[in-house]
Amino acid sequence: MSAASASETTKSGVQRVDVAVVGAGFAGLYLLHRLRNAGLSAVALDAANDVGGTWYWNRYPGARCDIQTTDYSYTFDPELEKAWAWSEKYATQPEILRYLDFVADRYDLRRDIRFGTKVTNATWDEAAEHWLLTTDNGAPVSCRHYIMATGCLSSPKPPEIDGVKDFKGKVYFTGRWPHEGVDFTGKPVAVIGTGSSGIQSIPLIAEQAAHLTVFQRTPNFALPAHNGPTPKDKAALLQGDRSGYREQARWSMAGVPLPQNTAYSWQLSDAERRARFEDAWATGDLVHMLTQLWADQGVDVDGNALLCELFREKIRGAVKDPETAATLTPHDHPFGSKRPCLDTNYYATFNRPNVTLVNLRQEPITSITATGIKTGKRTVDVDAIVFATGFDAMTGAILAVHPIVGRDGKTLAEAWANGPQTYLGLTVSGFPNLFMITGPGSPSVLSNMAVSIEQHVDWVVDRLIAMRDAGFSTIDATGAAQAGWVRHMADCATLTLHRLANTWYTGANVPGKVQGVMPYTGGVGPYRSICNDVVSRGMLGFRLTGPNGAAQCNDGEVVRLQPDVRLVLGMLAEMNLPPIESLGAHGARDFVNEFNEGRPAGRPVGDVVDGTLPGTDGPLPYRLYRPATPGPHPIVVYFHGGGWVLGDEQSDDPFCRDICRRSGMIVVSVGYRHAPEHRFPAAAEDAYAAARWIAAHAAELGGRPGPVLVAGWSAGGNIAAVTCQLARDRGGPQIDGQLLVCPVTDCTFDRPSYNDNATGFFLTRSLMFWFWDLYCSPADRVDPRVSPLRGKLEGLPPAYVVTCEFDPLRDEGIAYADALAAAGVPVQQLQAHGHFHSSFTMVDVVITSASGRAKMAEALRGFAGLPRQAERSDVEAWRRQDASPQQAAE
Ligand code: NA7
Repeated sequence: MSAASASETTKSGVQRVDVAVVGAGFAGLYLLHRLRNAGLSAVALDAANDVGGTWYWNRYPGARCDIQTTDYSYTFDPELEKAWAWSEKYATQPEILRYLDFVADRYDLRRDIRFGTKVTNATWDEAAEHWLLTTDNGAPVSCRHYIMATGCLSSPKPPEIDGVKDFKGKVYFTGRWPHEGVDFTGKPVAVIGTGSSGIQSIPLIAEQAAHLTVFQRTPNFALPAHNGPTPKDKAALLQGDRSGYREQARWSMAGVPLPQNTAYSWQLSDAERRARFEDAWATGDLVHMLTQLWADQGVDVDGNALLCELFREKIRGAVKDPETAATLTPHDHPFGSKRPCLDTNYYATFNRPNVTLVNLRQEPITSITATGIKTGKRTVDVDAIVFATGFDAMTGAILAVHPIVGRDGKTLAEAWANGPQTYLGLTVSGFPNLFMITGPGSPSVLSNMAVSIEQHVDWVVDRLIAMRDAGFSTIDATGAAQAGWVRHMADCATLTLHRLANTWYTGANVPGKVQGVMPYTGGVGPYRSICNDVVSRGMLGFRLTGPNGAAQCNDGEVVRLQPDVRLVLGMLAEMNLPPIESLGAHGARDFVNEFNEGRPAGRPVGDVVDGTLPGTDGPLPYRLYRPATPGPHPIVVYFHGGGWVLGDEQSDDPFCRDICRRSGMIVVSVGYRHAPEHRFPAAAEDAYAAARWIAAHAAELGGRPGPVLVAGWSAGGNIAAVTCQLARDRGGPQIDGQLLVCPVTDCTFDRPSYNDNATGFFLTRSLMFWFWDLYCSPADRVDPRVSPLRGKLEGLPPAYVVTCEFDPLRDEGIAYADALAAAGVPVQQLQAHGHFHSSFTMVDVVITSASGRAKMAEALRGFAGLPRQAERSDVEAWRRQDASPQQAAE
């Protein structure tokens, strides 16, 4: 430990420190501790009169944490962990405040905190390389670094209801509760708002009040906390291996060590799903309920809807009056997309004779009068109104407190005019030496805050130490790095269902606020690894400067892959697999089979039929997927991937099921012959023969007679393209459209994508060379039956060509699409950014590819002359399946 340099006061009365921190809650306290140990002088400024942050202000009845307290604790000092024991599974606000008090005392932190002090202005001084802060209480502060430890839910939202100031009774805000407490005994009381604060306080207020009227705008999902002592299994886990437990939390998705769920909803029976739900209900743990039921619950509207319905049953079971139960039952958002709550007796409270629920969706508040609250249908006279109406979350505390003026006089409010833009949720380009702890763009509120706060504080303080050691005095994110992060955030947002709900996560709870998913949705562990990557790649995306012109800038975007592609590639890299081509054809086939056995099973379709059809040289197996809808359906003849060497009619099973379900068509996946046993042109000729036979037997197969469509992935895309050329030249069958996904189209290997993506993205350049060598002699390679780009392209069926950014085959796919277009063939292209060769066939693994597969299905429907489906956006899908009878009538 090194001694901290002391803060000093200049002659002009300015307090000079290395680092100024705003906030003395969980984040601010740990920051002070770490900064001091790093030998940096620091001051924390807080408007409150003591430590605690959020827990200082939120003193309403029933206020508790809703992450289990053993997880919601500091972990940086094992001695601290030994010195403190929580009394309950979910500690009350007073106990949490006592804990923070204990921490402040233990590390003697108060001497560096200025309480009762708000920052009124913060301006970056470019020449001095300092931030200058003015305050409403005492000396201004000059600091090299300025850190916002302001919390995500600390700026209460104004009531937004006319007439509050006319009300003659008492007004309380849950986020600014009187320290002396409030006695509601014998009084008529109103609570407005049914988020966590409302749901925690309503049962206790109801016990005191003469009558409680709850004004609810949006019903929420609330799970019983089953509070009590720390559960034995959790305590045992922690005691068995405390540091291992903490480390697992740091690398988990939500900051709580729970396993990744691998069972998908459609693999479980109704009884199994119900059993898992009941188990989660009995566990009384939000993170468990949010992550442990089935793998698709948080990423797929169908998987989520199953959970919602089980939840609604519980509400109906708990609330006696059916109308009240219906009003309390959420129908407008997927479970987890809005912050669900933990409760104690919440639903049962509405069975009390002294509690009334008012549905603001049916009778909005028109005004607050001197005596109470008026809606379109009633007047409720009360002595007290409790506003549990929430916060201007994530950005509110940072923006509203004071103007922050960065380089060139630009304020943070201006920089964020279109919503918060950050690099890593930690920094903002143009605001040097400014850091945010758990800012927008970091996992923050979607995680166990204690874990995320420690990670941020450690990352920031470690950077300050490294800068000092290297002689740098400023750090600023580059515009390119920040833009890359904004894009990565958007990519991540498509992974989850948060975008489908109007919530404080998206800014929708504050009138006029720019909307977008503000927290990072890619998970705590992946986020931690990205922050580490930034450092190991030479402070990627940061410009560092120091005295005498010292400068360093390693510009770039830290994540260019889709988030789930990054995870898949990371897992594959960890497996340290030998190159597939080193396994020999048989070994490689075994590997592919084994690999496929471990993937999520494809989703149910109406019917799956296996059969054989005549190829050019003997029977070929096929697998037919029929939609559950009444036929006859158009037919898609599908060719699997595998470099003409690997795979079979079942190897792209999840993808075929997905095409079938989304397009509403029969998919016939053909098992064509493979190299090296059957070299060129066996695969192409089999494919053509299969297409001809299937077209001729469409009715027998239960399909719509007439033209067929063809589709294929990778080498399958190659033979699909070739089949179209052969069908044109050999008098049929008639093919009305071709879907080519990452197709091989040419034998030239010098296009940039072959070099840019030669290794590291699963399909490697050397694997492609091996495939080519096994399938085709060099002399044959220019034949259009294997290099369709070299064939005649006029008169081919319309095409939908999909290419992936990180695929060696990207450029030849684009070249084929461009050449088709030049030859007058109608072509649509999907150039998928951040994806790799297998993205679209790894159904339910690479979730971010789902929208691309929806577009492919739409293209197929267009080729077949089927009416275009109103694009099944997730939002529409959600609304359709989940419309409550009440909403449906609206
Ligand atoms: P929340 O979760 O934002 O809840 C606020 C509640 O107040 C919510 O039900 C709102 O309805 C309702 N609200 C907000 N404004 C109004 C107006 N103008 N009229 C009627 N109702 C309104 O805040 P909490 O303090 O409960 O919890 C914040 C977080 O703290 C929580 O998620 C945990 O992370 C801990 P809406 O849903 O917007 O329709």
